[in-house]
Parts: sequence; structure tokens; C-alpha cells
Amino acid sequence: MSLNFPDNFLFGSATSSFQIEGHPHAKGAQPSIWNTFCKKKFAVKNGHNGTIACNHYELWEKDLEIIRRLNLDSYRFSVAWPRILPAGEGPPNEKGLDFYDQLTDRLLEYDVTPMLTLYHWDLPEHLQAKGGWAHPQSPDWFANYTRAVASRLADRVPLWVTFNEPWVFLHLGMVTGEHAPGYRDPAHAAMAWKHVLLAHSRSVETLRSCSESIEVGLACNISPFIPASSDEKDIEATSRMEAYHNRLFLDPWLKDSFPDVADHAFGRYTPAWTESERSEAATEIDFLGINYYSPNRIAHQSDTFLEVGIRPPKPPVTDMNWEIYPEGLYEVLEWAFERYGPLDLYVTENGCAYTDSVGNGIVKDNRRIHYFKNHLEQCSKAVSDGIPLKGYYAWSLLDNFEWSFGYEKRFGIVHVDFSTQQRIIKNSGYFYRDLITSVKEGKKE
Ligand code: GCO
Repeated sequence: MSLNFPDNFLFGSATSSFQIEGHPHAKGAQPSIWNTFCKKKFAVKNGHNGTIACNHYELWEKDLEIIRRLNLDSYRFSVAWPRILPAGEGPPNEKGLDFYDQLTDRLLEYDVTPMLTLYHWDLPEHLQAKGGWAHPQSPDWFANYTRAVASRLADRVPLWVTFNEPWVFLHLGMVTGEHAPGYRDPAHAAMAWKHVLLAHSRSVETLRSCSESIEVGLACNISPFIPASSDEKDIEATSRMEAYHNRLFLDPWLKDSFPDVADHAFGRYTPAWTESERSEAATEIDFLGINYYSPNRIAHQSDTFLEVGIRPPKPPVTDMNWEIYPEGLYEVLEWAFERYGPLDLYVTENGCAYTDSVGNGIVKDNRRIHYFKNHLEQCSKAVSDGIPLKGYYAWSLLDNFEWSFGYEKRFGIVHVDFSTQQRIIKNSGYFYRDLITSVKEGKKE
């Protein structure tokens, strides 16, 4: 497998606070909307919740030692807002910041570049009670939270992501209700869309005021959308879904254009924008992170949201029933570069869920190795073709809380036994380590 990556390419792995940390009340922290959502009957498979998760809050040193053993260049983690501002607003909880401060220092000690995500879905419950992202003050709440974190860490963290997958937490959290806060409320979703757009811009402004040397970006899930047939209605439905999923946030942020699909999606709830608000939403960033997993197959379906029907994936699929289509990673990188370039690009998430079995302390996850190999080859092709890809983060470092699926879906390159909290590096982890080493060794020749 000949791979071509630039000298300073970052091979990393990613996690998020709610999915791995546990201890939602530690050192003054208060619950997030996901702690609340997990209490809703049938909201999460098997009634799982984030009370312990991977116990990373206590085992963080062991987990960072694994990062060092895997020879990773970078680690993408998220900060839990409810640890920093337990009530969502007001003065920072210094003990909450201490956790991420020590984590950052240990990463730097191991020569691992931190990439920090400010919002990976764990909104303080106190703020949801006031209206959450639909509240007109939410952009300022987020700017205040940004300042609290950046004031402590911007001197050591070089890469900052404001939002992880805004489309997912908006659509699943406020349109379909599958994620926290579990709303099916297009009016709420429409206002949240506007405020998240403004919140990102105010966060970027705040970050830049805290440091002139950091790089600021986003992490958005981008997918190829494939029409189920050549029927004109299927093609139209597919382009509508592509606009809604891929461009609802990125076009206003990066092209100062608002896709028509917003009116189609939000209808009479579509928020009004003043000219100054629209120009505020358009914000220059330093990099765009792409979370890629699979394509989506779409057909026209009149009685559904957006008149769009999701069609079954083509095999092979992962345990999430997501179609395995490595070429799609190249396609979305090329799409992002051509549409929003010349921004630096990162693959901020890519990975697969498979049921793993442990035998004699070994996890032979060959399917996951195959998945990473094929997707990393697409990254190498993108680099060779001049696409400014600067890094790749395997999702995920650890098996963790997979949102509404609970702990059933295993994405980690490190196995977690949730009854003992024992970690075992899977063969895919060793594969990734050896690939990183060989790419680096190849640079020295
Ligand atoms: C996402 C989230 C991750 C998920 C991963 C697998 O992309 O949805 O960023 O938290 O766990 O993508 O679904």
C-alpha cells in the first residue's frame, strides 16, 4: 500500500466528552441535555447513559498513554460545556477547566497536537430549560463559553473546532427527535439554525481575540447523495437532501449564500434575517473538518419531510448499516475543496462500527483494518491530486457511547470492556500505529 502524505500531515484519533468521560457531576459540573435525554424511556438502546461511559474522567492518563503507544500525531477531543459553565453562563468553574488543562499539558508532553472541539452536543441542561439554541441569547452564551475555554487553553491548543456536525444535532435533536433534546419542532429547529450560524461566528471572533496564532474551523458530516433511480423526481429529491444535509450551514458560513432548501425545510418557520445578521454569519475560518462515513441513497417520497425517502444501502455495510464506499471520501474532499477552497481540510472523523470479540487479549478486527486501509488510500489520492488535506482522525480512539445506540456499536481502535473498563488495543490500532510509523520512516529516507 503506497501512501503519499505531506511531511506535517497529522495522523490522529477522535473522541467526544459525553461519549467517553462519565462523571457528569464531578467538581461542580451540572447535567447536559444528553444526561436528561438518556432518562427518557426508549430514548437510548438498552437504557444506556453517560454516567460512567469509558470512565475517561478518571482513566484519562491511561488513555493518553495509549495515544502515545499508538504513535499518534494528534488527538481530537471535546470540552464539556457543563463542566466549564455548569449553569451555562456566568463565571467559569476553574476546577472544570483544570481537567482539560492537565489533559492538554500531557498531550504536549507526549508531543501530540491537541485539536479541541468546543461543542460536541452536550449543551448545559440549564440553557435548554431557557430555550436552548432557539433562544436569541444562545449565540452570546456560546461566545461566553468560548472565552472561558480559550482564555485558559488558547496558549497551548493550536487547532480549534467550534461545532461538531451542526446538521446532526439540529436535525436529529429538533426535527426527528432521535437525539437530545428529543424535539420534533420545526419552529425550534428553524430558530436554532439561525442562532448556531451566529454562534459560530461570534465564537470565531472570540477565539481570534484570545490568540492570533491558533487555527479555527468546523467539523461537518458531509456525504455523497446518490439518486435511487434516473427518475427526475428521485434526482430532485436527492439534490434537495444534499443541500439540506451538506450545505444548510456551510453555504451561509463559507459562501454567504442561504440555500433555498432552508425555506423548503422550515417553511413558515423560516427565520427572518437582517442584512447585518447575514453578513455576520459569513465568517472566514482556517480549516474545514469533514466527518465522513458513508453515502446516502435517496428517492422521492411525497409524504415525508422534504419529500425525501432514504433507500437501503448497497452492501457491504458496517454494523450501523452504513454503506462502505471509500471513494466517497475522495468525492467529499474534492467537493469541499472546489466549493469552499482554498481552505485547509481535515478528515476529523472516519471509522466503522463492528462487533468485536476478544480472544486471549487480542481483538482481530480485520474488517476495521480493511475499512481504514481503503479510506486512507483515498486520502493519499486526494493529497496526490493537490487537495490540501492536512490530517486524518480515526473515529474513534475508544469504543464509546454511540448516542441513541448506547454502547452496542463499537467504533474504537481500542476495545473497552464496559464492565471492567479494561482497554485492549485492537489489531486495527496496531495497524494504524504501524502505518503512521512507516509513513514517518518513509519521510526520513
Ligand atoms: C458523529 C459524531 C460522533 C459519532 C460518530 C459515529 O459524527 O455523529 O461526531 O460522535 O459517534 O460519527 O456515529
